[in-house]
Amino acid sequence: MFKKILIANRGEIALRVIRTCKEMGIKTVAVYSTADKDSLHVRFADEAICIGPAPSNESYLDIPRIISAAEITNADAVHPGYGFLSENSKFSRICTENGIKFIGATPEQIDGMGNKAQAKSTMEAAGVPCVPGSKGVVNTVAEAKKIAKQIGYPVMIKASAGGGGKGMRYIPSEDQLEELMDSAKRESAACFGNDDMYMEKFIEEPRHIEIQIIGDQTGNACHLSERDCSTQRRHQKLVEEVPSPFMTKKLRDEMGKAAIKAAKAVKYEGAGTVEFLVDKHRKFYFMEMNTRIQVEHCVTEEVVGFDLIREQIKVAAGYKISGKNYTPQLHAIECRINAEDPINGFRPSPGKIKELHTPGGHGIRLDTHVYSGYAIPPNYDSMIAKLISVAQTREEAIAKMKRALDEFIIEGIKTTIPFHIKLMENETFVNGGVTTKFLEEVEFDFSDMK
Ligand code: MV4
Repeated sequence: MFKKILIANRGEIALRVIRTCKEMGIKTVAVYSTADKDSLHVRFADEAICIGPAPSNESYLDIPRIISAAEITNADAVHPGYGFLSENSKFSRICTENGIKFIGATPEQIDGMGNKAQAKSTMEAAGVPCVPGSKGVVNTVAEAKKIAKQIGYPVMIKASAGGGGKGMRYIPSEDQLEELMDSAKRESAACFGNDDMYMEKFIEEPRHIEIQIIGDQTGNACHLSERDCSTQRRHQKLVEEVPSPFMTKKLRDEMGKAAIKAAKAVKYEGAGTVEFLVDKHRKFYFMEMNTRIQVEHCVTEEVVGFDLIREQIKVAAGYKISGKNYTPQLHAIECRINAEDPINGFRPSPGKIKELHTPGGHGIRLDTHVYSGYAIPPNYDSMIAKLISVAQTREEAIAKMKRALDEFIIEGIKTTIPFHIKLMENETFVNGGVTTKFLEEVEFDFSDMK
């Protein structure tokens, strides 16, 4: 087992990893930017090294500084968390070359999944269901028109280097294809330095359902059931839950099997997520594979009863997994509490937390790095807490979440708490009818809230 792990991250996930390391008797090293000198991850780690100023490029994304911090402190492994360098193949490679275990995917897996057209071809070859579309990259308008005609409009054109909606366009008919494809290519070139495109049939009002997987160094893999992440706004997840209200035993079994095929096809080692689009007929299609621990891993932990960070560390150290799959025993919901004003278009609201009262009680888990008096820096993402409710049924989990949201007091900044209170009372949400289109159309009335 590792003796010392450096956590190449900040915020709640840095704290989350430190907690598990402590329980496992592993020493921890925090790295931080000057903007984070008063953060809890700095205080709770055994050692802490300042790696630069507030901008991520000069701190949390600066590979030489992080490798130096690991060498100075003699860390034998690095946990990258999510975001930042967690899916950076160069970082994974440099860690390995320096004799530091990267707790995450290999450079080949990261690059193979980062290239979405290639990832889709790999999955298709492995027998994972994919959305009908181009075989790999489609680069000319003429070729795109030919494929679109074959599969039928509407279609989607997506950036191969993209993800999370960047460089993606909905194409309703042939007369708009050229213009939309050009703008998608320009956006993709500007964002990713690559304008390769692939095409898919458009799936109407899909649900976003993902499967958590874990693989070990012997090539064995298992799944830990699904997470429904359909409650998204502009490709930002706001709520995740398990079981999915749309799930059936048969669908879970089929999606779980497909996810394991996906993992085995790339000899996946560690914790990963296979994202699917699910249409109204419960047909599912591979969308992307994430080669990291995700923000929403906590809901899975709560329903299957184990610590995913611990499992990640164990497989990285060479331990084998049992190979059995998991079905949810409980219902868990996570609300992402962001420092944003939901009444004003989710505008960021950094600043000092003047007053804080956190919810607790039966079936409530709160993962956060904030405390009373903490100033949220404007430099990083706006998520400040994850509130998770766990209960026997979905109905009870919603009731618990409402109760906990009501208890949650954060003064000095605006947060997404009022949004979540409205959502927990929304008929479509309560009925389990949320698709990825829901938040684009619904308008909440906040006039009765203070
Ligand atoms: C789609 C789709 C419909 N049909 N692909 C959005 C982000 C990117 N990862 C894939 N996305 C979508 N791909 C086909 N063929 C609809 C979406 C989509 C979506 C997917 C998941 C979660 C939220 C979404 C919001 C809008 C569109």
